[in-house]
This record gives sequence, C-alpha cells and structure tokens, in this order.
Amino acid sequence: MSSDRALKIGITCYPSIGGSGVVATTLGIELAQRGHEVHFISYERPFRLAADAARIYFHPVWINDYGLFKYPDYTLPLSVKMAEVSCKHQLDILHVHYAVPHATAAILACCMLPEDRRPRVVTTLHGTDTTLLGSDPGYGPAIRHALNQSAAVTTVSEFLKIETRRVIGFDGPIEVIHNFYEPRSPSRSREDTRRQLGLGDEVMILHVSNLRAVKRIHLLLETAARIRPRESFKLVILAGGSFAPFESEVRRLGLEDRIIVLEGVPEIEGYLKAADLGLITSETESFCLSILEAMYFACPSVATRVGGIPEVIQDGQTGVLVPSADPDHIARAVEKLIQDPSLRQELGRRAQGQAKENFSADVIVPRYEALYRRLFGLK
Ligand code: GMT
Repeated sequence: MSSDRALKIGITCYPSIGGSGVVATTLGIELAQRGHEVHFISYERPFRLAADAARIYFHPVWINDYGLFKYPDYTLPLSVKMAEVSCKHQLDILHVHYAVPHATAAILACCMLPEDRRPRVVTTLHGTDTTLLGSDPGYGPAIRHALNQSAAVTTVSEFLKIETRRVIGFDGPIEVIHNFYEPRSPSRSREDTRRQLGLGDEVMILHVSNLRAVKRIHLLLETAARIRPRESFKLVILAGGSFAPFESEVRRLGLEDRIIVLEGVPEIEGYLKAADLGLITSETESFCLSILEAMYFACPSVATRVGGIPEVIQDGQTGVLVPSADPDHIARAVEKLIQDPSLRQELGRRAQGQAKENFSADVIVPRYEALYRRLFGLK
C-alpha cells in the first residue's frame, strides 16, 4: 500500500443523538472529504449524515423480531453485516466507537473472514463503555477481550485512558485522541433565536445533554433554583431524552418561568450562538462534547471538576471548574459570570481560541489518519 493511497474505512457508532455518535459521524464526513471511502454500518443512518455526501455509504443492519427471543439481539446481525461489508468493499479499517457491542461485534466479524480479508479493528472508547460497563461483570471480560484483539485502542481523554487501565485492566497501548467539533453555520441569527425563546435581557444559560443519571439533572435544577437574582437568567435545556421525569422537580423548585426545555433539537448551533454561558453538573464525563461545542461559539461553561473536563476547560482561563457538587457553590460561580459580562466575554474569546487550536477537525482528524496508516506500517 502506498503511503498516500486513500483508505477504505468502516465506521460503526450509535446513530442517534449522543456525543460518541456525533464524533464518529463527523470523523467519517471529514475522512471522506479528505478522499477516503467511508462505510457507516449501523441500525439507522447517523442523524447528522447527509444523504448525498460523496464517498460515504450507509449499510443498515436489520434487526429481527423473532418471537422466540425475549430480547432482540443486535450484536450478531451487526457482526455479520460488518463481515459482509468488509469483504465486499475490502475495508482496510473497521473503526468502532463505543465498545459495547461494537468492538465485540467487530472482533467476531474478523473471525468470520479469511485472514487476508480482515480489516484492522480500531476501537475508540468514549466514556461509560469503560466507566460503567467496564466494571460490570456481565460486560467487563468481553470488553477486555475485544480491546486485546483490536489492532489499536484510543480514548477521548487522558482521564479515560487511566480509567480503562484501572477498571478494565487492559494494559495494551492506548492512544489518547481528544474529541473534536466542526460547527455548522447556524441557520438563524443570535437575535432570532433569542426572540424565538422569548428572551429579553436575561443571561441565557445553556445545558445540552442526554439527561442520563450521570448528568445529575437534579443538581442542575437545584443550582438554577439558587441563582440570584432569579430574574437575571433563563436556563435553556436542549434535551436528547425525555424531560418528563424532571417536570415535577421544576414545579417543586418554582422554576417554571426560568426554564425552557426543547427535546430532540436536530440543529443546536443556533442555540449555541445565542447562549451566554454553558452549565454542566455531571458526576463524571470522559470529555463532555457539549462544553467544546459551546466553546466554538465563544460561550464559556461553568462545570463540575470531574473526569476529563479539566482537559477541555482551563479553569479561570476558558471557563470555570467547580470542585464540589454543592448547588450553592455552583450557583455562586454562575452568578459571578452573570454579573460580569466582560469576564464572560474574555473567557469565551479564549475558549473559542483553544477550541480551534486544540480540538478542530484539522488538528484531530490527521491523528486518526496517521494511526490508520501506522497499522499498515506506513508513515
Ligand atoms: O458514555 C456515554 O455515556 C455516552 C457517550 C455518548 O455517546 O454521548 O458519552 C461519552 O462520550 C462523549 C463523546 O466522546 C463524551 O463527550 C462524554 O463525556 C462521554 N460521557 C461520559 O463519560 C459520561
């Protein structure tokens, strides 16, 4: 293989709203723009993948509904499809995002293929595949096996690399390749979005997440309830999941007029542009893509100092890290930024600079390309 030949790369990820799917989809789009042939293999077309992109193909995995199974199985049909696509399109690389079940399915797919048709499997760990499932006795040994069999393993932060060693006991090489983000141009102006949200002079605080337990939405709401003066802000929540379980909490805290919830928003860029401040109260995060997304729009975040977040935010420089899960402490940090627009703007300006310098496609995608080529002994 010549060192500059385009590669044929299979990508498997979760196709719905979620950080690992966003990163994997954007990576595929960027790789195709750089001349590689990219084959997405999943149960649904990734939601950010345009139907007409050049050099990008989508291979759906059909999931059966056989009555004899109490629980439908995805891993086996996925592995069969991976083997089929690898063989037919002579894939060089099968890059799987999130270990369960993607890495195990990829290893099984390779076992089904003759040796000269096997793609090199690259596994990227994103977060709870290590921190939650890695410590589950029902998953941990299968994840460790898949990592041992992968040609390369990457994590999205130094934190996650350390956790993968500690939790899964994997001692092979791990390359840290941070997440990246490529903003699409918002279709609406900042003013239009703020008008649509009914915002006046209030500071717009933005929270974007899938609302899972690890995001500590109760702490987010408790924090919002303690921000003074209460008329100084509105908290806009872009929810990648149902907000219904939290509605009674909003009423209990008397936050009905302070919170706007939008579920399943496909284009977040308009809101990122309209926002003044991000707020993340997670229990853990391997990276937290939504902080990076906000940074690109010069919007600094207040976040709990957990997991890999300190690799994304430089405390006091590009955002604010709060070392405790005390809602009063977090609210005080938010109030400071509400009251000081010039500090907010300065943090936002630096955050945007850092995002472009360290976490852009131009910086990160070549690192994946270099990794792929190294697996073939190429520079
Ligand atoms: O691991 C998860 O909970 C899901 C995953 C996802 O698909 O959104 O989130 C993880 O991967 C993101 C992309 O790499 C990271 O930005 C998130 O921090 C990470 N979540 C956790 O570590 C809890």
